[in-house]
Amino acid sequence: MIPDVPPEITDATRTAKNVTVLTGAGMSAESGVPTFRDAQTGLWQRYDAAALATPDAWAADADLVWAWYQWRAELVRAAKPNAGHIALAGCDANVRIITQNVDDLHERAGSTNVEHLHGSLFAPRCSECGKPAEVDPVSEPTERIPPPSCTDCASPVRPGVVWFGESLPEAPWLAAIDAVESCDVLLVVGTSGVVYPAAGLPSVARGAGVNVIEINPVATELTDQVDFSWRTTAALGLPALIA
Ligand code: BV8
Repeated sequence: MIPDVPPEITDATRTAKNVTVLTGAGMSAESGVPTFRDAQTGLWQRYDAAALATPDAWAADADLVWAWYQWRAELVRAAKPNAGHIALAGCDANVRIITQNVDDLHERAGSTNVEHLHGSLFAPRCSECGKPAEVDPVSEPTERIPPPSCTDCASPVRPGVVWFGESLPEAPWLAAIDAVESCDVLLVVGTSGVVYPAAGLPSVARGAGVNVIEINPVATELTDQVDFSWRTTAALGLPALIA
């Protein structure tokens, strides 16, 4: 069922030539990838994602943290881009995507202008020398898997993501600031708006006079900071908006 696009949104986007889209975990929910704050499933039910996504968790139990990321990578490999990812890829020339997500679903849908603020499940690197590592998929992730060793310095390979307490990579962050300040409209899709500095981007856009539209089935921390909040989902709202 394709939702009617609210007139406030069609007015704001009709003449937009240059659109920036800030996406969060809700963007991938309709691909079957659990959102960051959803209850985790199976093996991981008793773990809090935000507690595992930290340097302290890695220092305390690298085998557990490494296994969690292999489990998530397997989930994403088995997932497919949804209609929302595909709609954004269909207008790739006019769209810059700033994602908090560590999955590769935007790229697999065909989007080419994608900045990852929080890294990627598919970019493991040496925890010491930073050398990118080739890691084979784990078909049956268990609760603990020893991380592989760097082929250069033999230190443990770590997930290529930004943990809580770690700084964001500079180039994606600077690109994100430029993208939200210099667009005609910013779409904020599928984020609860609780993780900074990413959650500060909508107010940076507003400060630059950019129209900010939220797409989320529920109200969030950002809802009172946007021009219009559309209660729909990524896979329903984006195709309707871009059609
Ligand atoms: C930083 C990668 C500077 C890992 C992630 C103390 C010390 C240090 C820092 C802090 C501190 N206290 C606070 C901070 C700042 C901290 C922070 O913001 N904490 C929060 C929790 C308060 N930030 C940081 O640490 C950042 N770095 O500040 O560096 C610094 C450095 C040192 C010292 C001081 C400062 C780094 C943050 C990056 C963390 N890494 N991911 C991994 O994935 O394992 S964040 C993680 O949360 C994911 O990337 C996720 O994308 C992101 C945000 O969550 P959401 O995407 O919003 O997902 P969520 O589940 O919350 O919401 C989903 C939404 O989708 C919901 O609204 C739902 O309604 C909606 N939805 C559901 N279905 C659909 C849908 N929408 C549309 N369609 C649907 N179908």
